[in-house]
Amino acid sequence: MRHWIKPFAAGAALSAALVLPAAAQTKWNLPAAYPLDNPHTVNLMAFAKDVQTATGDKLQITVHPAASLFKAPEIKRAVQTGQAQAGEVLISLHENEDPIFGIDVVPFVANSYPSAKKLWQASKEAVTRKLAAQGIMLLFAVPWGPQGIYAKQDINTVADMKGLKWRAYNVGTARIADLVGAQPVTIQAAELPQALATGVVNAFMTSGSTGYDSKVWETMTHYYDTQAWIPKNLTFVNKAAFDALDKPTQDAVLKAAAVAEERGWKLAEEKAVWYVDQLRANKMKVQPPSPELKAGLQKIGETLTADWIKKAGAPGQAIIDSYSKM
Ligand code: PCA
Repeated sequence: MRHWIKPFAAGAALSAALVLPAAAQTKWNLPAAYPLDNPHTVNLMAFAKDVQTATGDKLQITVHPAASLFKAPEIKRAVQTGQAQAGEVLISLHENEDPIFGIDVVPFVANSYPSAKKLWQASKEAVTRKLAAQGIMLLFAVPWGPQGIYAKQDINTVADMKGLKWRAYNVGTARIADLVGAQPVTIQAAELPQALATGVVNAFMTSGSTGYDSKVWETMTHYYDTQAWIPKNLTFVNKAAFDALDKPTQDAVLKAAAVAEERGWKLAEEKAVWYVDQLRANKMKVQPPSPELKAGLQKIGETLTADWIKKAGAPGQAIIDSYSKM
């Protein structure tokens, strides 16, 4: 009897002790789609830690990297429906819902960090409003590295891209394939290493960091540093989950989000050069695009800009206009 009572009593005391703090604690899941050491994930982890510290453990955010909880294209819907309280998403994945989500992937509209920041300033309100209408509250936006071309062969002109098996990650990158006569295959970053290993694709555009994350040098030989656009990831929260927090906790989340946005832009810019250096260090031929390739891509950029403005209508044109004046 004694043997039985003792552990039971100890167990009861233990669970009573655990119940109190647990009742006052909120736990959020934050699905994300990129690897643990990718700058976006590093920044999300720091954000989660900042929130936990600022709230004295009252709000605990668990970041789920590498598409481990939801696949990249599913994260936004998961947050919208409350299956996850928060999430991080490459916003251009959702350009089909609204052209505003694709403004940062129109080639050559903003291809440096200062211009990408201005484009974000010009488009933030419209993006925020669209998300709010979907029950999602925007927390912060962080850019990727500028996008370049990976290949296993020389690409001297856009004509050299004809017939390539082209990995796309959103509508815009698939459309580029159409325009150059390549065959688009949509593959998210989490599945890119396997697609490369099995030869499903032999060319694509992305950042130095996604190339690095995919150990791209194991299959690709060339990188053309075209700096064609700078896409962004947005981190957001289900509005009802945010509204359920008390005011001091809400303030802590917003403050940590502002810090994360600033840290994220800084980290992205600092690491962009480092990543391209890693491609070089792994024996890839890293080079600027030839004038002919550049001119060809610029022409594609013009077509895609015109397409985008047509889709986005007057509100889209107004954003482009205010961005041009910045
Ligand atoms: N990496 C992600 C999106 C943009 C980027 O640089 C990808 O390739 O899927």
